[in-house]
Amino acid sequence: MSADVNPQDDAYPLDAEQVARYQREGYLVLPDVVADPALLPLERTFQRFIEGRVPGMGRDFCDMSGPYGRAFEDFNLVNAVLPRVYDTSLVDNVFERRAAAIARQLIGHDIALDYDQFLAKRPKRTRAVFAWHQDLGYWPTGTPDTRTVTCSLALDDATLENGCLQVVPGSHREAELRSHRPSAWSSSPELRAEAHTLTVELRPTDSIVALPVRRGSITVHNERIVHGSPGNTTDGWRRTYVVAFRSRQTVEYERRIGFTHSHNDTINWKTHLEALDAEPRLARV
Ligand SMILES: O=C(O)CCC(=O)C(=O)O
Repeated sequence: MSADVNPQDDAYPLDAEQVARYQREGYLVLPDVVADPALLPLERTFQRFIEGRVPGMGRDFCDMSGPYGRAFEDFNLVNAVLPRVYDTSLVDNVFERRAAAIARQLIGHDIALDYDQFLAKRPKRTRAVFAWHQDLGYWPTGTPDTRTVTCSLALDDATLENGCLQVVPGSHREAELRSHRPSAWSSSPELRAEAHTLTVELRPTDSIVALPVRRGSITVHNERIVHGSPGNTTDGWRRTYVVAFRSRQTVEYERRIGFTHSHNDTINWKTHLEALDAEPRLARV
């Protein structure tokens, strides 16, 4: 599903200080990346997915805060992965183009869109927690070039109260990726057959920074930064549209080994999950 990025005039110039901060801290907050009314058609498409109105997604439509197989009403953190695969009208939309322009300034010009994702925290769901993780922990090990820019567009103002993204600044510069484990609800030998979510331990020295953003603004994060988000205690939704860019070679390499980011895939590549590292085995992602 890799898509070449269309280098059009959707510029969002970053200054040298922002680029340096991304390298140093592993994240950025950028205001007004997609303003209304351009957000409205994206939001309509988002709603079709998040309300469960797109058929045939299998496990690409799930709850990121719990096991597969939950009734839809019980989803806390509604997750639609690869929406542009299921609805190609999303391909090359204004957010993709502007996020690509940002990504080129951060990791270079030869990039492709790797995956997209819609996330929505239901109101008053304190369990709508996105467990602490590093994105690379979810992806195949052995990929030579891991450079990634992940841009998350707020469709609602994101606040501490509705569960905005939180990061551990600088954690992307640690020499080793932290150990990722399946979350508590997935303790059977089947591991990720039951749930997609992995998690890392926070360390006493970790300082956590919350990233509140206004509707239309984005957060940008590095593939190795430790991040997660708490539950939603408010009466409103927290909705986020994620797109991630990697080098074209990396996207092509990972597709060749069968990794597409779909939860419907069967894992037959080496993962970072310690228990699977010794011998890749068949299980759903
Ligand atoms: O926005 C969130 O709550 C978490 C999203 C996330 O972990 C990611 O996009 O990698």
